[in-house]
Amino acid sequence: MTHEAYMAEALQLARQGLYSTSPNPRVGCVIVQQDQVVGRGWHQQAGGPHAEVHALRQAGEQARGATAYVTLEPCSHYGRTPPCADALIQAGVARVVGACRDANPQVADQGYQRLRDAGIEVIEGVLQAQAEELNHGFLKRMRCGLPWVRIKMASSLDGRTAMASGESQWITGAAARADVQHWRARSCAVITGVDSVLIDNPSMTVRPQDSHIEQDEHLWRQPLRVVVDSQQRLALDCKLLQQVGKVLWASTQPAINAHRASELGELQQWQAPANNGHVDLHALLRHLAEQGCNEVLIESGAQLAGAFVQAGLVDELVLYQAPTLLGSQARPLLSLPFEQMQQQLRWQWHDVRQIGDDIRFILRAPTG
Ligand code: AOF
Ligand code: ZN
Repeated sequence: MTHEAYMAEALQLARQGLYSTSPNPRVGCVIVQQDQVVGRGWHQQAGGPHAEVHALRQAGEQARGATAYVTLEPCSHYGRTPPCADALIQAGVARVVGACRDANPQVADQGYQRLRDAGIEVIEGVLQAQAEELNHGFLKRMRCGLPWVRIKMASSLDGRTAMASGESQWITGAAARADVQHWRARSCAVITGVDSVLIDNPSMTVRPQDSHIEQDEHLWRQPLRVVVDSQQRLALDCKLLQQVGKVLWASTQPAINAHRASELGELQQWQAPANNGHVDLHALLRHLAEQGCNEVLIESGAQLAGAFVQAGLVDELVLYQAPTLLGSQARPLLSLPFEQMQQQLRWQWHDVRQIGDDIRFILRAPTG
């Protein structure tokens, strides 16, 4: 088997951590001795052993002289766990094949260097693009102090998301709505605007039973739900606050007093810097990155989603389009007050497929 084939297996293992490793990256490791896989591991949860440690435990003595395939540069620092580079050295591994570098400044390059210094052969960059894709949130947070930002939208064929009254159930079908649950589940935070909460009264939680997400129960974690509410109009009896899981209430106003706050359970309040009277969205994203958010999902109305896009803060659009016409009175996808052709924002196709009766488009932000 080739390096690519073993690395593909390590990536497949890493993907098992899609919904559970944050704030850590998703990482997989395969240990190969004389063309036999003798150890497999993946990182499950922050605080738990890294992928390499699981794989080395399984390989035992057979790790001596073996090749380790790792989807991320092995760590070289003492975090919640000791350095994987040291564990690989101690196990007597002869060669390490890596997919992508760790952008964590505590690790960057030092993991590979440590291995080379110990006389281990290191081959880098095998299936690098796939490995970076799996951790684009973690890598962006490490490089820029911002999470990967994805907007999910559902529209009609004519680009409408709701009737003028706000009525929107349902435009897309059950399969597309179940697919949305996957994006929520892999996100560290789901952001919405207060208007969506007041109109739709959503719970914004992940419902694994609705979405066929396979995940060990002990690894389940709900994303942080974030409400952008500059003027504190949130109704405290909304469904969002009745569900288990944390809610962050971002407003430009001072936190409400402790007496009322005590009614609010897991609600955290955050007073955001203001930008023209609104929550500064860049500051909000920085704040979320500081809390360890790698990927965030925006599920909001046209105003807030448009503001994120206009501020150049969005990396990816996930758009479900249903084969139905809602007419010109209905609400548009994004509120973008453009007047000239030169203002247009042209995105790049990333993936297009049919989900049930709807089409799902994934687009990436224009680069440069
Ligand atoms: C690896 N293998 O499986 C993971 C790595 O706090 P800790 O000890 O869990 O360390 C977290 C950091 O370690 C994380 O920010 C990233 O740089 C690296 N994650 N490294 O070699 C793994 N999960
Ligand atoms: Zn490690």
